[in-house]
Amino acid sequence: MNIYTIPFCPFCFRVKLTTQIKNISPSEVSFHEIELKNPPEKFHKLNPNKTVPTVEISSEQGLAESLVIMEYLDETFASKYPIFGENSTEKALNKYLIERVNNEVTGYLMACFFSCQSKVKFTKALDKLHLAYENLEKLLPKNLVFFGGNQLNAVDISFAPFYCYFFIAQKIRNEIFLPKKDTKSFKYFNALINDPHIKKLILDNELFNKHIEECVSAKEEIQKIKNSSRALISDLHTAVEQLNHKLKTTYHKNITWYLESNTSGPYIITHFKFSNYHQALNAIEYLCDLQETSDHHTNFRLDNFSELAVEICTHQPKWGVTEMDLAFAEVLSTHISN
Ligand SMILES: N[C@@H](CCC(=O)N[C@@H](CS)C(=O)NCC(=O)O)C(=O)O
Repeated sequence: MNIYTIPFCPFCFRVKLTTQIKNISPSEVSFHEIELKNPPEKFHKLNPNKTVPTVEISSEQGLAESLVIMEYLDETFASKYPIFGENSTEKALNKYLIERVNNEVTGYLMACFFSCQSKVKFTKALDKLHLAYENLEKLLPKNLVFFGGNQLNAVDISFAPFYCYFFIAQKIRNEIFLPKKDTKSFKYFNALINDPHIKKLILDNELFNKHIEECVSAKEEIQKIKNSSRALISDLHTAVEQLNHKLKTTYHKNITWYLESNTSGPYIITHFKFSNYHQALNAIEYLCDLQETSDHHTNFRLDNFSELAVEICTHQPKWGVTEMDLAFAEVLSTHISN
């Protein structure tokens, strides 16, 4: 049996873990890592939705959806350790638990993971993280290591890859907290990261760790704003000209910043124009988020519901325009289109 996957995909890890835990050999099931942007020709036929994992059932027929594939493998290799359970009740209850863990636990963990690049969203996700642990505490069985007892079952397998994402992320972003040490959830998480299959397949993979680190570390452009100098720029005309030139030639953006001043001193200003109110609000949302994430704040004004004026300058210790202001203007301009 051939299964198409990509590296680091949590849904593919579910299927790979299934074959390991059921002890299915590579001669029985072989995995083929593909590039989603440039998949083999027959992949389109097998799965018109072009998602992985996908099983090649025949040259014309594919089977997608990780949970469906896990069940298919469990039944095809029924003589090996049954991950969904021994009878119809166990199987149904485990599928029910997979749904509940997915909705009541995994969602909250992944919200933290995916919002790492936005301070506003990350703060909201962290506020709800305790719900994941409270829910998991209620769902976990008493006095057992895993949902599957002493061995991983389908519930553990479907959750574990997402926990691995979260586990590496919380090692890097220390705002992400774990459950209290004396809880079942804490013990469960420890058991997952120490499981030899999970270690071998996911956590010991240096490339996986590097991938997660890249996902959750502050983006280069945000670092650039934060690390820019706060010293006032003396030749502002040239600096603003250079910024506008870069926006046009490097980023192909039709955005011009102007140098103006008021009684306190100089500032730079541009006007973003939108065709509707919805676009304008999205731009404001991005601007506010960029301010919080980069810890650098600007003035802005929404005129006529379709034009956003943004003024950037530094007030402390002296009024003026700094490298940090220009770096902020550059990032803002590359994300908001006129
Ligand atoms: N519900 C699917 C989700 C699979 C999925 O979203 N896989 C991602 C890779 S992590 C994918 O194929 N993305 C390609 C795309 O959406 O175009 C499952 O459980 O298998």
